[in-house]
Amino acid sequence: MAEDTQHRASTDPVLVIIPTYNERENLTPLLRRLHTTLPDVHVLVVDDGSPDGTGELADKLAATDDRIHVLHRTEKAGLGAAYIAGFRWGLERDYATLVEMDADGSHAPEDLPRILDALADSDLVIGSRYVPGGALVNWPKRRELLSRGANIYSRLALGVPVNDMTAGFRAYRRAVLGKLPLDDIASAGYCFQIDLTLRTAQEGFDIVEVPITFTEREVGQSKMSGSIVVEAMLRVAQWGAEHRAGQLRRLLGRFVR
Ligand SMILES: Nc1nc2c(ncn2[C@@H]2O[C@H](COP(=O)(O)OP(=O)(O)OP(=O)(O)O)[C@@H](O)[C@H]2O)c(=O)[nH]1
Ligand SMILES: [Mg+2]
Repeated sequence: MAEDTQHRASTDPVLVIIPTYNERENLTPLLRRLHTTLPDVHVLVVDDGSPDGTGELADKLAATDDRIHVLHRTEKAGLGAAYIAGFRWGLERDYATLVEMDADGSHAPEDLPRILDALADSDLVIGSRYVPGGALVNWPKRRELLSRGANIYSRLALGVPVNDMTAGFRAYRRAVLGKLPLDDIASAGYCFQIDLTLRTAQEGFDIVEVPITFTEREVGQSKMSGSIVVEAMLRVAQWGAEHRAGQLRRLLGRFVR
């Protein structure tokens, strides 16, 4: 674990950041499940002006529950930008742990206590589909192959020993996010998750994966698109080339010296 950080205590304040775009039907049951599992955690819904009224619903829920907060953004600007705004909001307050979680029910709140427990000995805990004990429920084979392929490609290109780099259910200690240059992170789609994993590893922070069960959304529409896949492939190829060039420079440096 990095030296400037301390172990997480079970009483440390936790903020669960949930980006939403058209998740009206999913939000209420998800928050109910979350607070049944972990009554003390705070939630920040980051809504990008969902036309279906998710933002208004979140406001209604927040009005009667001090644990629920809402950040409204004017237009759909991608998962990455929503999380960056959410991280900033959390870092301006005294949350010790910042959690990422999808609104569509794919991430089970019941898995979160194990994720938070693992943060006692690490700096970033990734809820992983691709470690022993991890599972996929009802995910179309096509999506699974895309996800597994993206993870193998990323691991080989970047040399980061993480099996599920695109995972979006994770807990960061605030020291990690405080250190990363949030202004420089431009990744919009799920390559945002790869980007943050790579930067966290490069800063020398400890990353641990714990198995989760990932369940295909039952309600609402996926925002996955071809442009999100292309963005990830191009960016990972670029980071991979930089990573290999750095290795080569270090190797040549040894001979030149
Ligand atoms: N605020 C905000 N949230 C978004 C945006 N795009 C996706 N989300 C949310 O991010 C989470 C993940 O999006 P999903 O559509 O489930 O994408 P996915 O999980 O990669 O794809 P599926 O596996 O098909 O569900 C959900 O809570 C979405 O509502 C966005 O542009 N802005
Ligand atoms: Mg989803």
